[in-house]
Amino acid sequence: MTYELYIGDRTFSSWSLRGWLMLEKFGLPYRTTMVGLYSDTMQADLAHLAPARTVPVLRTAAGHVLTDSFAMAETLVEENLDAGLYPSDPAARALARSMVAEMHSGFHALRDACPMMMAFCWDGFTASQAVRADLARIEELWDLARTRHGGDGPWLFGDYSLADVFYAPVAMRITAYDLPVSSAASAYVAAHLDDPAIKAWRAEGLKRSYDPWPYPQNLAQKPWPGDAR
Ligand SMILES: N[C@@H](CCC(=O)N[C@@H](CS)C(=O)NCC(=O)O)C(=O)O
Repeated sequence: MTYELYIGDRTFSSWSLRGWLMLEKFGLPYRTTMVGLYSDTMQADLAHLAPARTVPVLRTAAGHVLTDSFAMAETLVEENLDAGLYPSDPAARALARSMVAEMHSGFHALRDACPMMMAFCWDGFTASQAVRADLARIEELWDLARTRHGGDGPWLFGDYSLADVFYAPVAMRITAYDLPVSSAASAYVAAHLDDPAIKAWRAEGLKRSYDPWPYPQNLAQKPWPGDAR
């Protein structure tokens, strides 16, 4: 049984990254198809997956189409009960699910001001009060998960879970905009940066060029952590 995953981009599309991680990180079988998010062909490319309008899109082996990352996650959990997408402990699972849902529906100031970007880092970005408030809430959630359920593992609930999938693009935003966070949050961001899946996704994304650059900032650039200067 193979899932068909449709994504739009690797460097900028945070929801595509989530869709991919929820398959890749749990060893689920999938094939990836790229649609034209930045080439004006996306709606035509998705036409056979109606009612899909955005990426990611998932088609299951049974041919069911999921048009939203949250719906994809729920379906993957239901179809892969032993894959460990959520923590097995009910209290941990309740918090993980809540954190996934809060990410999916919130943090608009951070998302609007700091579009995900995995090519290089911006130098001198100033976070607004609203962005700082989103970061404070995210740190509160990360601390709670790590303190209650993190154990010795690097991830929010010890082992990698859907909560990490949904916050991976936040870690990329903290990196790309050099956002002010605590040392505990920085350690969690570093775990994502060291993740072989994130490295592979980013390397694939770097093969593509953009003209115009989708989300320009009037700022200087500096290297992504680990890249040669
Ligand atoms: N709620 C959707 C959001 C998906 C989304 O907004 N994807 C962006 C790319 S990251 C997109 O397809 N944008 C194109 C558009 O809105 O026309 C989900 O969770 O999957």
